[in-house]
Amino acid sequence: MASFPPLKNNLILRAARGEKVERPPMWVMRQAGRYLPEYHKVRAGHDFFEMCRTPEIASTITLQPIERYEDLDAAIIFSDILVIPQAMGMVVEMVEKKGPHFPEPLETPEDLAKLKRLGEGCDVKKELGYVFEALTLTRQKLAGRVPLLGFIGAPWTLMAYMIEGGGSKTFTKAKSWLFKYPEDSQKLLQDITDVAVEFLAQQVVAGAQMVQVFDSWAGELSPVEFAEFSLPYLRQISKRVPERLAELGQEQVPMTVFAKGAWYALDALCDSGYNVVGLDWTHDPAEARKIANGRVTLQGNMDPNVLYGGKEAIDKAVKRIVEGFGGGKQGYIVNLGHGVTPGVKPEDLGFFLRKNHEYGSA
Ligand code: 1CP
Repeated sequence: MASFPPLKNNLILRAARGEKVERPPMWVMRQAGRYLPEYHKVRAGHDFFEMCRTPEIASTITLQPIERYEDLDAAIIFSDILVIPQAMGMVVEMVEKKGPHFPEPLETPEDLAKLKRLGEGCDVKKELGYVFEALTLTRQKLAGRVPLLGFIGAPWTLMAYMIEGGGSKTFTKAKSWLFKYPEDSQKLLQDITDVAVEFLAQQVVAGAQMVQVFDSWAGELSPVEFAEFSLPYLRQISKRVPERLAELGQEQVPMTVFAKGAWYALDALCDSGYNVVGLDWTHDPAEARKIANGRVTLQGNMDPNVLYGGKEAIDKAVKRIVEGFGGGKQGYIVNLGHGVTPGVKPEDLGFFLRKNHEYGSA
């Protein structure tokens, strides 16, 4: 196992475990990305997945927001949720200005035979070794400044991409699988989960100090389908990753679940085995806190579009949210309700962080 420089700021790890803290820790979904001019400088001349696969580049991009903003309390490894479908044998390309594209998406249950499963053609350490190398290198370069986060896409969200072949407005193809082929859908979700568990555990071995599961398309499901096709796999991940870490002789790390749009499932998510539940902006902080009732730490949840509203709007929203989370000194991690978008001015994100620091320390 690699040895790493001692951690100087463990605020997010303490907050995730429910301890009282001096101020809420903060990080931002998609903090390493397209709103930063320094990201575009590196991006020019490289294919997106080539950057993910080159540890030196991935670690450089991961560190960019940490170097720009001294208020950040965590780094998140530069990678993508779609590396799991790639490891299972699917081709995924990143098309300029369009997003991810699968030239050969899954069309019918017969296509499942083409997928590589854990231990049956899919060797996680080999296929995703570049992510582990990027984590280890980044952890060294961070030199203990802040903890390093690892992540995966949730089984339902990955299934949606694998069937749609990219992003979608309606998710008609992926959702019709749930109704037309419920058993094959469960089988696919289980195969993705098996790879996801091993991948997340190995991210911790490689240096991730906390991990997040992104169920970005949870909100496309009705409460009934979420309970049947997403939640059981999210639960499996929170149960099996710690078991696998124990087996590997590895220390446990806090785990976060972010099921965007699944406001109806907040109560169930608070009992799903995660330390932290991420909230999108459709939640009222005080209401969410009442529902969570101390079971988990909450993370979120300003609408990223407030960042386009200027300093006064940002100031007002931050103040209201910190108050809604009871001042934030226990059970709260500052974040946006979804990723920061490409048009945001870096200076405005900096203002968001500074205001959170100020109101959270008061
Ligand atoms: O063109 C470019 O430069 C690529 C833009 C980009 C970036 C910077 C993509 C393509 N992915 C990423 C990095 C990324 N993706 C990170 C890095 C760490 C960080 O947060 O800073 C993370 C955590 C992700 C995760 C991810 N990828 C999610 C889950 C989070 C979310 O936003 O809901 C999803 C849904 C994806 C798919 C994806 N990858 C990229 C795009 C444009 C998309 C979404 C496309 C769509 O709308 O379907």
